[in-house]
Amino acid sequence: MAVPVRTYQPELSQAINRGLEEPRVAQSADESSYFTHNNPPPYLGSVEKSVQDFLNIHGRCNLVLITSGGTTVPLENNTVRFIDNFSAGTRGAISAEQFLDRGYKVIFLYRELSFMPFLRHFTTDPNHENFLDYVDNRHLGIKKEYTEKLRKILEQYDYHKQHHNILTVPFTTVNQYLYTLKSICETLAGHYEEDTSKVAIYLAAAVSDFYIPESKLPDHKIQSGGGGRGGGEGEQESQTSGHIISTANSGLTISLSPVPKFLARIVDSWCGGAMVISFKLETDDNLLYSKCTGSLSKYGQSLVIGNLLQTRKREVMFVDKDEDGEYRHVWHRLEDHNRGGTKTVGTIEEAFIPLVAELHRRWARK
Ligand code: PAZ
Repeated sequence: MAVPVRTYQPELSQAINRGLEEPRVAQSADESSYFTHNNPPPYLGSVEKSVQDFLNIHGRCNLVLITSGGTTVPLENNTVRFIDNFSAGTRGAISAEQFLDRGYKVIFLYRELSFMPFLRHFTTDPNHENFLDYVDNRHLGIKKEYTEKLRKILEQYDYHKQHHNILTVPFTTVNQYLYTLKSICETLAGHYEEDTSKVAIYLAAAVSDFYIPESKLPDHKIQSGGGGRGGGEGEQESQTSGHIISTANSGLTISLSPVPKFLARIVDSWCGGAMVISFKLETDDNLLYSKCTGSLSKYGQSLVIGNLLQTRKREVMFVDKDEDGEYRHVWHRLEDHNRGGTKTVGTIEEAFIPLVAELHRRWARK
């Protein structure tokens, strides 16, 4: 099932002549002001309905909400330019397949046009063939050498589709992401009531730490030569719109506000009782452990999975607290898994998702 909305085009009624009041910029410590001062995406009601319908089909069974891919930060309301986050959504897409394999229902909140479960196998990665390579151009059938691979993936895809086991919900901007995440969490809390421990919230998306509040965005494309109106060639015109200053001579200056950290709200309020698993990405291995423990102590989630940009496809570190409340950590490595395990796997997610599912099983029994 898929929520039939497009998220990568701006909502023009909000983008042009919106006449919004000047809001107070949300600070990290002031979470609620974010939702007061930034508008919900216009399709949010349709997401809520799709999520509720999905939950009604499945009752209160084990469910994981997966976030996947990177959020964007638009620099204009009619968005030509935006700041992006590197994530391709690989981790989220593979993890979704693994949770489905273990009987979970999956809500997949993903960056539109990033990798998706099952479809990810047909990428344009130069090391893989893309789907067109599978097709014999004379008979338009599948080439013999690919039939087995395609059959296996299709079987799983069809099975989960027929049973409505996965609901895909897109986002593009950080604002869409935050509103949609909150809405899904709250719908889950309402649906599961005292059974929220059956829900796992698995936050693999790479979310912008900084953004430009809606009311501070210029409506139209930033002009490289300064102001759009009257800014003749060679003039030192400037275009100023709250957080963006563009001048012909000095270039572009952008000022970004912090995105409030909502993790503690998910744990305490939006979907209290669910097992929350967050990811921490670093590039400096000396920082990774302390960043993970810092995150646990600030936000109170159940598990932080630390990973380094450089090695994230081969190894991850689980950080949580033991029964005495002491931090503990364990590295999980693809190489070790394949050396010691009974079944060789191709991705690190195949090695560690069974462990996450086991931790969730214990969480739900508590
Ligand atoms: O999507 P991907 O497979 O390219 O990357 C996954 C990841 C590194 C974005 C994810 O594992 C992660 O760490 N997400 C949280 C990032 C953060 O610290 O905000």
